[in-house]
Amino acid sequence: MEASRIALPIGTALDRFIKNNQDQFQYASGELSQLLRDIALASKVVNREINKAGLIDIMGAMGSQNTAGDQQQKLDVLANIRFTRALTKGGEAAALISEETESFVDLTNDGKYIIAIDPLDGSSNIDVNVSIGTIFSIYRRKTKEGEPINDEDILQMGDEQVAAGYILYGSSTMLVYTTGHGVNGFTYEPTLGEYVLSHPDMKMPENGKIYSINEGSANSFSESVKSYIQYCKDNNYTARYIGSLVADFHRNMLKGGIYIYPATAKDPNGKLRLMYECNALSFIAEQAGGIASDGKGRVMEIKPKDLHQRTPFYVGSKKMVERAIGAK
Ligand code: AHM
Ligand code: MG
Repeated sequence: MEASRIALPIGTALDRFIKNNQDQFQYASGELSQLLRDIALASKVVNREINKAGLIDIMGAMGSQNTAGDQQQKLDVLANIRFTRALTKGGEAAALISEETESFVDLTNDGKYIIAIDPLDGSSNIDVNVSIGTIFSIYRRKTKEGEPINDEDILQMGDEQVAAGYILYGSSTMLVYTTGHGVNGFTYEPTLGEYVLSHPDMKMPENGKIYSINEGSANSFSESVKSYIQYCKDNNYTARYIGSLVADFHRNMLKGGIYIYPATAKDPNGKLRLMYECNALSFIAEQAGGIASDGKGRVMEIKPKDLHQRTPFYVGSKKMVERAIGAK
């Protein structure tokens, strides 16, 4: 963060923090602030639903009805609705790219921003009460107001993100975001209904000893991934894999570690999605001093051809990622 800026103390509310840092943003700062507020608000609603997921029937299949005759929603679909609604009402986003919808959603409000979102990542962990997350990227729209949204707006590179973040619904709920001036983390205080600054200017340790990979698919990993895993074992590293990308990423960012989802026989381009999973976490990793690669180059330099495109993903502490991709 710039030296001239007054560092706000731990406990500062998200809203105040956003206002204090508005001038760091090169475009109309009030609009981005509003967007972040909309996302934060929707995340509080989603957090509320997640916390009662075991009590009400929102884990069941789509199409069933509850006693009130309402349609039952799967939590990931419900989360998609919450974020879409908040962003539509907020008015700053022109279109939404989501894991839950086949093509982009035109929010028909002529906003200046495009949002890519995974409303609920790690959703297989919902039913077993394990941490899950939301991941989002914010881009400037390229077409002018009044023009129809087109591929130029939608298929932007990670390097074109103006902000990105995630919400981790874990033992506490956290919102972590960057606008390209470092990374800051906020913990949700449920009795106040506020996110408060708890992790200012987050930095990823340059090196670490935690590796996160689904080793069940090891037979189909490339020789270089296999040999990196062997290196981790030879050096008594710790294996930790939650199966929720946000949670694995967050732990590795705080403690030092690497997350890998490589190409496998089942998923030759990896499993994770470039536009609403990998780009946001790559931006945050780089802003915190880490690295994100597809095994060949920077993830954020990949020019997307499809909004649901997948990519192999190596992200985490700089030295670990460099070794894993054979760069050093
Ligand atoms: P999802 O978007 O369907 O939830 O899938 C993404 C998740 C990541 O959160 C997680 O790291 C990965 O899939 C786990 O996949 P696997 O079970 O193949 O290891
Ligand atoms: Mg996902």
